[in-house]
Amino acid sequence: MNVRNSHRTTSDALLNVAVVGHTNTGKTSLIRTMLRSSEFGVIEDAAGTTRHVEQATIFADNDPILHLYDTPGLEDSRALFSKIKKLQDKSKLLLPVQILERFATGITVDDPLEQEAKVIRQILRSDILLYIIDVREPFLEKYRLELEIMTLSARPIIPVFNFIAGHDRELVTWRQQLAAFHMHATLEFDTVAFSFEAEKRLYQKMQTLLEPYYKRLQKLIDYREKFWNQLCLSGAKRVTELIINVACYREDESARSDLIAPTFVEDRLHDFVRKAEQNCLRDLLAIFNFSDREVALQKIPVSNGQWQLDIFAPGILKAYGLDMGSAAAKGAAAGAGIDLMVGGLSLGAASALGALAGAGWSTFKRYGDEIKATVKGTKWQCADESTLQILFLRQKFLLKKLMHRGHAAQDTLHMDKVDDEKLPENWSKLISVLRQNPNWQKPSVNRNNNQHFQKIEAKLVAALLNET
Ligand SMILES: Nc1nc2c(ncn2[C@@H]2O[C@H](COP(=O)(O)OP(=O)(O)OP(=O)(O)O)[C@@H](O)[C@H]2O)c(=O)[nH]1
Ligand SMILES: [Mg+2]
Repeated sequence: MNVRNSHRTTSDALLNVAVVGHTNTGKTSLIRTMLRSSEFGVIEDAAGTTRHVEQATIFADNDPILHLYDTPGLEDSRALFSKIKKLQDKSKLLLPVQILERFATGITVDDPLEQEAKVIRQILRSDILLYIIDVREPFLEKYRLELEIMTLSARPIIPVFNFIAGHDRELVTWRQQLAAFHMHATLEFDTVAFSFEAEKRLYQKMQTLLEPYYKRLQKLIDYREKFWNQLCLSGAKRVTELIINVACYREDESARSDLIAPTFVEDRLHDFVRKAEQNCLRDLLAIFNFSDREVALQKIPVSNGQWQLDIFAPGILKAYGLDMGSAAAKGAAAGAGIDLMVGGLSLGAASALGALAGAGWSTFKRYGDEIKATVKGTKWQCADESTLQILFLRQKFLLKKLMHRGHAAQDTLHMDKVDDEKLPENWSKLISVLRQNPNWQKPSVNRNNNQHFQKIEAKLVAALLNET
């Protein structure tokens, strides 16, 4: 017989988390950042922005783990405290939590404390409270009263310090004040300057305070960690794709008709680079779930380089697949080199020598075209090294900013300066190899399975994530 549990145990029930605090401390902001979505609620630099309790759910994969409840800010804490105190004095036999219940049910819709009653009702329906603190404020009496009221609920409370960037001293004072209040499990979580570590610690704090939910929360932590790492990796891969796409791009100057002004080729290159960067920006914003309103992308200064295959460059044979170490390959190089030095190469003669016989026709064809072009003096228009450097550095800067941007951030991100980002090691060499492989410009099975390509890709990704 198929026996199914008809009731849910605590450990598989959803956890209800109320986000509470004084008005304008960043409660809605915290939820946006936790959800990684700017869509939730309304954020404003004004008191009383959130007027009703609003719910959001956090999932591990498709499994809902917890409900977050945004609540209106507490405004008149003193009036709330004295009302509760009066109730306490009247009903000495009631438990503190029963006093709160009595308060919450006894308030009418037109009562000046109705807003506060909504918060208390939600507190009573929740398993744990996140008490959001604007650390820029001193520990005023109103905050002490709020904490006293909340402790009556007998729910675990995690004080969350917001607005911490640049406020270290205030943070120390707040910690001391809360310790005096027997609250030690505090958390720093700046909703605007996001760090995944802070998010993880928030769930870990919940784990220690809510033992029955330990496993469910661990599932959430593991999922969020994996997901976060994947996001960062996808971002770095996308930027790498941009660099490869632009570095491998070339326009054959000789292919242009004399009727077309040289600036036309240049414009095409500029357009190509700018569009490629725009597309990358759009994808990065989508990966991190930001909208394109949040970043202002200044036009990249593209400068135009000319590039010619250097047949004598070390590693060139290898890059062209002639790395079998055979005498044939060596002969080919020597033959091509000598002929080029004496002023011209007859490719017919080179192939007649049979020097490349071992390399196979397809490799020869590939190699032969490059040599032919070199002999004819063909130059390719391409984005020069400084363009590629700027492109790399500002995309690295953007990636870092997006990885540390909370979804509560309201400012526009400008891309005109790039802090002090570093280029990957052997940057010039990497770019040179990419230039020699125009067929790597777009993804293909061949390209993606090429070990040489994979190494370059891995180096760029690691440099973008600062793993080198
Ligand atoms: N610089 C900075 N600003 C923040 C941070 N958190 C919130 N803000 C700003 O603080 C203001 C209030 O944020 P909200 O999230 O609306 O605050 P709230 O607690 O939900 O406010 P009410 O709903 O009115 O109680 C907004 O202008 C936010 O942009 C932070 O960590 N750093
Ligand atoms: Mg709000």
